[in-house]
Amino acid sequence: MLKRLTEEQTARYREEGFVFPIRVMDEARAADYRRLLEEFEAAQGGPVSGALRNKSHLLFRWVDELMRDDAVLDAVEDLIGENILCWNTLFWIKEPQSEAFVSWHQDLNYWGLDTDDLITVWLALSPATLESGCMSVLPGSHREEMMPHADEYRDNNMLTRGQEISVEVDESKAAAMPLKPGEISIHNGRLAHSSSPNRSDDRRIGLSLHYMPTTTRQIIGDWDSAALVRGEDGYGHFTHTPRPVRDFDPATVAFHEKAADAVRDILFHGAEKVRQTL
Ligand SMILES: O=C(O)CCC(=O)C(=O)O
Repeated sequence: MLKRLTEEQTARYREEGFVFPIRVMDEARAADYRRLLEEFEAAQGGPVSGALRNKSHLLFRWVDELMRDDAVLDAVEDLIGENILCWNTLFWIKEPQSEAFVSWHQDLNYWGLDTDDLITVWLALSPATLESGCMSVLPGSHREEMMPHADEYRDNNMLTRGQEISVEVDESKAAAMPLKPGEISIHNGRLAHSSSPNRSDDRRIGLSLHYMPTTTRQIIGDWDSAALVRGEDGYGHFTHTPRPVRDFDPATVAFHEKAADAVRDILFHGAEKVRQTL
Protein backbone atom coordinates (compact mmCIF):
# COMPACT_ATOMS: atom_id res chain seq x y z
CA MET A 1 0.00 0.00 0.00
CA LEU A 2 1.31 3.44 -0.91
CA LYS A 3 2.08 5.82 1.99
CA ARG A 4 2.34 9.21 0.35
CA LEU A 5 2.24 9.13 -3.44
CA THR A 6 -0.70 8.20 -5.63
CA GLU A 7 -0.65 5.30 -8.11
CA GLU A 8 -0.57 7.94 -10.83
CA GLN A 9 2.51 9.60 -9.33
CA THR A 10 4.46 6.35 -8.94
CA ALA A 11 3.53 5.36 -12.52
CA ARG A 12 4.67 8.77 -13.74
CA TYR A 13 7.98 8.40 -11.90
CA ARG A 14 8.60 4.99 -13.48
CA GLU A 15 7.66 6.20 -16.96
CA GLU A 16 9.13 9.70 -16.97
CA GLY A 17 11.73 9.52 -14.16
CA PHE A 18 10.40 12.42 -12.11
CA VAL A 19 7.42 13.61 -10.12
CA PHE A 20 6.60 17.04 -8.67
CA PRO A 21 5.39 19.12 -6.90
CA ILE A 22 4.82 17.29 -3.61
CA ARG A 23 4.21 19.44 -0.57
CA VAL A 24 6.06 18.05 2.45
CA MET A 25 5.72 21.03 4.80
CA ASP A 26 3.96 24.39 4.89
CA GLU A 27 5.69 27.56 3.73
CA ALA A 28 6.16 28.76 7.32
CA ARG A 29 8.25 25.70 8.24
CA ALA A 30 10.30 26.05 5.06
CA ALA A 31 10.88 29.70 6.02
CA ASP A 32 12.11 28.56 9.46
CA TYR A 33 14.70 26.29 7.83
CA ARG A 34 15.75 29.11 5.51
CA ARG A 35 16.19 31.35 8.55
CA LEU A 36 18.40 28.75 10.27
CA LEU A 37 20.55 28.52 7.15
CA GLU A 38 20.82 32.28 6.76
CA GLU A 39 21.60 32.84 10.45
CA PHE A 40 24.54 30.46 10.01
CA GLU A 41 25.63 32.24 6.82
CA ALA A 42 25.45 35.64 8.54
CA ALA A 43 27.55 34.32 11.43
CA GLN A 44 30.21 32.81 9.15
CA GLY A 45 30.16 35.84 6.85
CA GLY A 46 29.21 34.19 3.57
CA PRO A 47 27.07 31.61 1.80
CA VAL A 48 27.40 27.89 2.44
CA SER A 49 29.93 26.68 -0.14
CA GLY A 50 32.61 24.06 -0.85
CA ALA A 51 32.75 21.06 1.50
CA LEU A 52 30.01 22.53 3.71
CA ARG A 53 27.51 21.96 0.90
CA ASN A 54 28.00 18.16 1.04
CA LYS A 55 26.89 15.72 3.74
CA SER A 56 25.43 18.73 5.49
CA HIS A 57 23.30 16.50 7.74
CA LEU A 58 26.52 15.90 9.69
CA LEU A 59 26.89 19.63 10.35
CA PHE A 60 23.37 20.97 10.79
CA ARG A 61 21.00 19.22 13.16
CA TRP A 62 18.04 20.62 11.24
CA VAL A 63 19.27 19.02 8.00
CA ASP A 64 19.55 15.68 9.81
CA GLU A 65 15.95 16.23 10.97
CA LEU A 66 14.78 17.10 7.45
CA MET A 67 16.53 14.05 5.98
CA ARG A 68 14.46 11.84 8.33
CA ASP A 69 11.17 13.67 7.83
CA ASP A 70 8.30 11.20 7.52
CA ALA A 71 6.52 13.14 4.78
CA VAL A 72 9.68 12.92 2.65
CA LEU A 73 10.53 9.32 3.55
CA ASP A 74 7.01 8.06 2.91
CA ALA A 75 7.27 9.32 -0.68
CA VAL A 76 10.74 7.77 -1.05
CA GLU A 77 9.52 4.46 0.39
CA ASP A 78 6.70 4.37 -2.16
CA LEU A 79 9.37 4.33 -4.87
CA ILE A 80 12.27 2.26 -3.50
CA GLY A 81 10.95 0.23 -0.57
CA GLU A 82 11.29 0.43 3.19
CA ASN A 83 15.04 -0.03 3.81
CA ILE A 84 16.50 3.35 2.95
CA LEU A 85 19.93 4.99 3.11
CA CYS A 86 20.59 8.67 2.49
CA TRP A 87 23.93 9.01 0.72
CA ASN A 88 24.23 12.78 0.59
CA THR A 89 22.52 16.03 1.47
CA LEU A 90 23.63 18.91 -0.71
CA PHE A 91 22.81 22.63 -0.85
CA TRP A 92 22.15 24.29 -4.21
CA ILE A 93 22.13 28.04 -3.68
CA LYS A 94 21.97 30.58 -6.48
CA GLU A 95 22.33 34.16 -5.38
CA PRO A 96 19.93 36.82 -6.78
CA GLN A 97 20.80 37.86 -10.34
CA SER A 98 23.72 35.43 -10.45
CA GLU A 99 25.20 33.45 -13.31
CA ALA A 100 25.44 30.13 -11.45
CA PHE A 101 23.94 27.32 -13.55
CA VAL A 102 23.92 23.54 -13.77
CA SER A 103 24.72 21.91 -17.11
CA TRP A 104 22.80 18.91 -18.46
CA HIS A 105 24.01 15.79 -16.64
CA GLN A 106 23.02 12.45 -15.16
CA ASP A 107 24.01 12.02 -11.51
CA LEU A 108 24.70 8.30 -11.53
CA ASN A 109 27.45 8.79 -14.08
CA TYR A 110 29.70 10.07 -11.30
CA TRP A 111 28.58 8.80 -7.93
CA GLY A 112 29.89 5.21 -8.01
CA LEU A 113 26.55 3.87 -6.76
CA ASP A 114 25.54 0.62 -8.42
CA THR A 115 21.78 1.13 -8.27
CA ASP A 116 19.15 2.29 -10.76
CA ASP A 117 16.99 3.24 -7.80
CA LEU A 118 18.87 6.33 -6.67
CA ILE A 119 16.34 9.02 -5.89
CA THR A 120 17.04 12.71 -5.58
CA VAL A 121 14.58 14.68 -3.51
CA TRP A 122 15.02 18.42 -4.14
CA LEU A 123 13.43 20.58 -1.45
CA ALA A 124 12.74 24.25 -2.14
CA LEU A 125 13.52 26.65 0.73
CA SER A 126 12.78 29.67 -1.49
CA PRO A 127 10.76 29.98 -4.71
CA ALA A 128 12.30 27.88 -7.50
CA THR A 129 10.77 29.41 -10.62
CA LEU A 130 11.65 29.67 -14.29
CA GLU A 131 13.04 33.11 -13.48
CA SER A 132 15.14 31.97 -10.49
CA GLY A 133 16.55 28.93 -12.33
CA CYS A 134 14.50 25.93 -11.27
CA MET A 135 15.54 22.48 -12.51
CA SER A 136 14.52 21.10 -15.89
CA VAL A 137 14.54 17.42 -16.78
CA LEU A 138 14.48 15.31 -19.92
CA PRO A 139 11.46 13.04 -19.40
CA GLY A 140 12.15 9.32 -19.91
CA SER A 141 15.92 9.72 -20.25
CA HIS A 142 16.44 7.47 -17.19
CA ARG A 143 15.20 4.51 -19.25
CA GLU A 144 17.81 4.97 -21.97
CA GLU A 145 21.54 4.21 -22.07
CA MET A 146 23.59 6.66 -20.00
CA MET A 147 24.71 9.51 -22.24
CA PRO A 148 28.39 10.45 -22.74
CA HIS A 149 29.65 13.33 -20.57
CA ALA A 150 32.69 15.60 -20.84
CA ASP A 151 34.36 17.71 -18.13
CA GLU A 152 34.17 21.31 -19.33
CA TYR A 153 34.91 23.20 -16.08
CA ARG A 154 32.93 26.21 -17.35
CA ASP A 155 32.88 29.20 -15.00
CA ASN A 156 29.73 29.39 -12.89
CA ASN A 157 28.85 25.74 -13.48
CA MET A 158 27.89 24.47 -10.01
CA LEU A 159 28.87 20.88 -10.83
CA THR A 160 32.23 19.72 -9.44
CA ARG A 161 34.00 19.12 -12.74
CA GLY A 162 31.62 21.10 -14.93
CA GLN A 163 30.49 17.83 -16.45
CA GLU A 164 28.11 18.15 -19.37
CA ILE A 165 26.28 15.70 -21.56
CA SER A 166 28.38 15.82 -24.71
CA VAL A 167 25.68 14.94 -27.22
CA GLU A 168 22.92 17.31 -28.29
CA VAL A 169 20.12 17.56 -25.73
CA ASP A 170 16.78 18.35 -27.38
CA GLU A 171 15.66 21.12 -25.02
CA SER A 172 12.26 21.31 -26.74
CA LYS A 173 11.50 18.02 -24.93
CA ALA A 174 12.60 19.33 -21.51
CA ALA A 175 10.14 19.81 -18.63
CA ALA A 176 10.66 22.50 -15.99
CA MET A 177 10.02 21.68 -12.32
CA PRO A 178 9.06 24.94 -10.55
CA LEU A 179 8.54 24.59 -6.81
CA LYS A 180 7.20 26.73 -3.98
CA PRO A 181 8.97 26.76 -0.61
CA GLY A 182 8.15 23.52 1.24
CA GLU A 183 7.57 21.50 -1.94
CA ILE A 184 9.82 18.78 -3.31
CA SER A 185 10.52 17.28 -6.68
CA ILE A 186 11.79 13.73 -7.03
CA HIS A 187 13.94 12.55 -9.88
CA ASN A 188 15.75 9.34 -10.73
CA GLY A 189 19.57 9.35 -10.62
CA ARG A 190 19.75 8.36 -14.29
CA LEU A 191 17.51 11.22 -15.45
CA ALA A 192 19.16 14.05 -17.43
CA HIS A 193 18.62 17.43 -15.77
CA SER A 194 19.97 20.99 -15.69
CA SER A 195 19.16 24.50 -14.48
CA SER A 196 19.68 28.07 -15.66
CA PRO A 197 21.03 31.21 -13.91
CA ASN A 198 18.97 33.07 -11.33
CA ARG A 199 17.42 36.18 -12.91
CA SER A 200 15.24 36.96 -9.88
CA ASP A 201 15.89 39.28 -6.95
CA ASP A 202 15.63 36.50 -4.37
CA ARG A 203 18.04 33.69 -3.60
CA ARG A 204 17.13 30.31 -5.06
CA ILE A 205 17.79 27.89 -2.22
CA GLY A 206 17.43 24.14 -2.63
CA LEU A 207 18.55 21.17 -0.60
CA SER A 208 18.91 17.89 -2.43
CA LEU A 209 18.75 14.59 -0.57
CA HIS A 210 19.96 11.43 -2.25
CA TYR A 211 18.21 8.25 -1.16
CA MET A 212 18.95 4.68 -2.18
CA PRO A 213 18.04 1.13 -1.15
CA THR A 214 20.32 -0.58 1.39
CA THR A 215 21.34 -3.10 -1.32
CA THR A 216 23.41 -0.37 -3.05
CA ARG A 217 27.20 -0.64 -3.23
CA GLN A 218 29.87 2.01 -3.74
CA ILE A 219 32.01 0.86 -6.69
CA ILE A 220 34.42 3.79 -7.13
CA GLY A 221 35.56 4.60 -3.61
CA ASP A 222 37.05 2.10 -1.13
CA TRP A 223 35.10 3.63 1.72
CA ASP A 224 31.86 5.59 1.82
CA SER A 225 29.15 6.53 4.29
CA ALA A 226 25.39 6.92 4.33
CA ALA A 227 22.70 7.54 6.92
CA LEU A 228 20.28 4.74 7.68
CA VAL A 229 17.06 6.75 7.68
CA ARG A 230 14.42 4.02 7.60
CA GLY A 231 14.19 0.26 8.06
CA GLU A 232 17.11 -2.12 8.45
CA ASP A 233 20.44 -2.42 6.70
CA GLY A 234 21.10 -6.11 6.16
CA TYR A 235 24.06 -5.42 3.84
CA GLY A 236 26.47 -3.05 5.59
CA HIS A 237 27.95 -1.65 2.37
CA PHE A 238 28.20 1.87 3.85
CA THR A 239 29.38 3.11 7.25
CA HIS A 240 26.35 4.68 8.90
CA THR A 241 26.76 8.37 9.62
CA PRO A 242 26.33 9.51 13.25
CA ARG A 243 23.66 12.07 14.21
CA PRO A 244 24.61 15.53 15.46
CA VAL A 245 23.13 16.44 18.84
CA ARG A 246 23.57 20.13 17.95
CA ASP A 247 24.80 22.16 14.98
CA PHE A 248 28.54 21.63 14.47
CA ASP A 249 28.68 18.85 17.03
CA PRO A 250 32.46 18.11 17.25
CA ALA A 251 31.90 14.35 16.89
CA THR A 252 29.97 14.65 13.65
CA VAL A 253 32.16 17.49 12.33
CA ALA A 254 35.16 15.12 12.54
CA PHE A 255 33.17 12.44 10.72
CA HIS A 256 32.04 15.02 8.14
CA GLU A 257 35.62 15.79 7.19
CA LYS A 258 36.31 12.15 6.35
CA ALA A 259 32.92 11.60 4.68
CA ALA A 260 33.06 14.79 2.57
CA ASP A 261 36.65 13.94 1.49
CA ALA A 262 35.48 10.50 0.40
CA VAL A 263 32.65 12.03 -1.67
CA ARG A 264 35.04 14.53 -3.18
CA ASP A 265 37.44 11.74 -4.21
CA ILE A 266 34.56 9.83 -5.78
CA LEU A 267 33.22 12.87 -7.67
CA PHE A 268 36.66 13.76 -9.05
CA HIS A 269 37.63 10.15 -9.81
CA GLY A 270 39.47 10.13 -13.14
CA ALA A 271 39.14 13.92 -13.57
CA GLU A 272 41.99 15.96 -15.02
CA LYS A 273 41.75 18.64 -12.38
CA VAL A 274 40.16 19.15 -9.01
CA ARG A 275 38.57 22.50 -8.30
CA GLN A 276 36.83 24.19 -5.41
CA THR A 277 33.09 24.00 -5.96
CA LEU A 278 30.88 27.10 -5.82
O1 LIG B 1 19.78 22.80 -8.04
C1 LIG B 1 20.00 22.65 -9.24
O2 LIG B 1 19.79 23.54 -10.05
C2 LIG B 1 20.54 21.35 -9.76
C3 LIG B 1 20.46 20.27 -8.74
C4 LIG B 1 20.93 18.94 -9.21
O3 LIG B 1 21.62 18.80 -10.20
C5 LIG B 1 20.53 17.80 -8.42
O4 LIG B 1 19.92 17.95 -7.36
O5 LIG B 1 20.82 16.64 -8.85
